[in-house]
Amino acid sequence: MFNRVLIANRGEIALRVIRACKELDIECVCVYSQADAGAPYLSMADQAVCIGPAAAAESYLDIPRLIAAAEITSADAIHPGYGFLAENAHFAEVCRDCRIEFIGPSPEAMALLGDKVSAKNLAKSSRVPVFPGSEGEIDDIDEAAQIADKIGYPVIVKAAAGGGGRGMRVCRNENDLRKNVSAASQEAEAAFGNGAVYIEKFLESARHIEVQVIGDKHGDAVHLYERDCSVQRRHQKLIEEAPAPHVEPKRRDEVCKAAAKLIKKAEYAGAATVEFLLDDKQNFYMLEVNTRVQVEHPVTEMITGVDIVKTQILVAAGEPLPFRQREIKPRGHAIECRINAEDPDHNFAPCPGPIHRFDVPGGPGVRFDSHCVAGYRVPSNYDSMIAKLIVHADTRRDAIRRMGRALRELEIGPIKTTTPLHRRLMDNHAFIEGGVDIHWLERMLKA
Ligand code: MV4
Repeated sequence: MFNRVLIANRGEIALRVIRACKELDIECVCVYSQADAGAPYLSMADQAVCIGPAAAAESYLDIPRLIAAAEITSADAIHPGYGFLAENAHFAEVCRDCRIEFIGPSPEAMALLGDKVSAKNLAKSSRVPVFPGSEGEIDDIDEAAQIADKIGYPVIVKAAAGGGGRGMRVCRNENDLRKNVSAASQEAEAAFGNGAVYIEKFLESARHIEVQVIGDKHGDAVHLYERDCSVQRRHQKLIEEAPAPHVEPKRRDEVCKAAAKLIKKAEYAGAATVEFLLDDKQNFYMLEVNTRVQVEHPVTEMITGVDIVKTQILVAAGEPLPFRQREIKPRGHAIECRINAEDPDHNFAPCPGPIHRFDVPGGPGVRFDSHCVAGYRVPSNYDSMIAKLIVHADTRRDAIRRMGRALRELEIGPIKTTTPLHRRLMDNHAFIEGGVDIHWLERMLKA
C-alpha cells in the first residue's frame, strides 16, 4: 500500500480524498495555490504545499510543479480528483516516468477511452450500443454527406477529443453539414490539438444515464449500477440520482453489464463512468467514457455502500477489487443537489466572496460534502461548486422529501447559492414524477 498520497486538486474533492486516505491510514499531502492559502481543509491533510499563484495554469495544471511537490514530500502516488489534470494522459505518463503511481487508469487505457472515436469503436466490438454514424473519423465531406443521407437528418458533428458538450454541432440538412464539419474540425484542432470529428444520428430528446464502473489490475471489472443526470443546464449538472427512475429492469441489467464488459476489454484499472442517452423507447446509446471519479459519485456510494475513492486507491496500489459483482446489491434511492455559489435569479452569475453564515443540514440519511465553513471566502478563480448535499432513503419519494427537509436546514449567506432553486425543484410535479429529459430544466427556467 502507499505510504503517502499527494492530492493534485482543491476544494470538496481534495477533502474527499483526504478522508479516504485517513480511513486507509495513508498519509496525505495536499497542494494549494495562493488563492487557496489558509483554506480549512488543508489543515486536515498531513502536509500542505503551495505550488503557485491563483491561475490554474500556474498551479493545479502545472505538471512540473506537481511532480516537484510529490518528490519533495516523498509521495508515492498522486490522486488527481476530477477536472484539472484528471483526464490528461500525458500527466499520467509523466507520473509513470517519475515512478509515482497515478491513481487512475494507465495512460494507454485513458487515451483509448478518452478519445470518443476509439471508445466508440471499442464499444461496437463489445456490443455496447452506440448511435449509427460515420465509421470513425471523417476525412471526406462527400462521404460524410452520404452517411448522413443514409442515417437521416438531424445528425450531430462531434470532436473526437471533445467532451461534456464542447465541440458539438447539430446539422438539420446537407448545407448545415458541409458548413459544420470543417468549422468543427478547425475549432477542435484549436481547442484540443486534435481536429478529428465524426458524425452520428442526433437524438432530439433523451435522458442522460451513466454507469459507474471500476476495474482492477488483475483484469476484473464490475459495475456499481447507474445514475440519472438529466437535470442539467448548459452541460452543468444540477441534480443526480441513483437508481435512474422508470428504467425497465431488463434494460438496466443490459446497459450495466455492457459498461462493465467495455472497461474489462480496455483492461481498465480504476474508476470510470460510461455515459449513455436513453430514448423514449428505452434504447440506450453510449456517448463517451469519463476516466475519473465524478462529482456525483456519492449517490452511487449511498445506494451500494461502496467507497469509490478508497477503492480507487486500493486498485491503484495493485489490490484486487475487494468485492464481486454479485455482492453489489443496490439499496434504496439517493439524490445529490449541487450547491453552487451562483445566483439562479440572475442567469447563474458566479457569486464568489466571504461566507458569514454556513448552517449545514444533518439527521438520518443526510450527507454533506463540502470544504467550506463560516468565515471561508469563496475564491473567484475556480469552479463555483461549494458543496454537495446528498440524501439516501428507502424510496425515491422519501428521498425527495428528505432532500426538501435538508435543503430547508441549509443556510448559506450572504453569497447567493443554488439552494433556493433546489428547494423549488423538490416541490416540482414533473421532477417528483421522475424521468425528465436533458432539456427539461432549461425549459422550466425559461417558463
Ligand atoms: C448527443 C445528443 C443527441 N444525440 N448525441 C452533450 C454532451 C456530450 N456528452 C454529448 N451530448 C449530447 N450528445 C447524439 N447523438 C445530445 C447531447 C446533449 C446532452 C447530453 C447529455 C446531457 C446533456 C445534454 C445536453 C444537450 C445535448
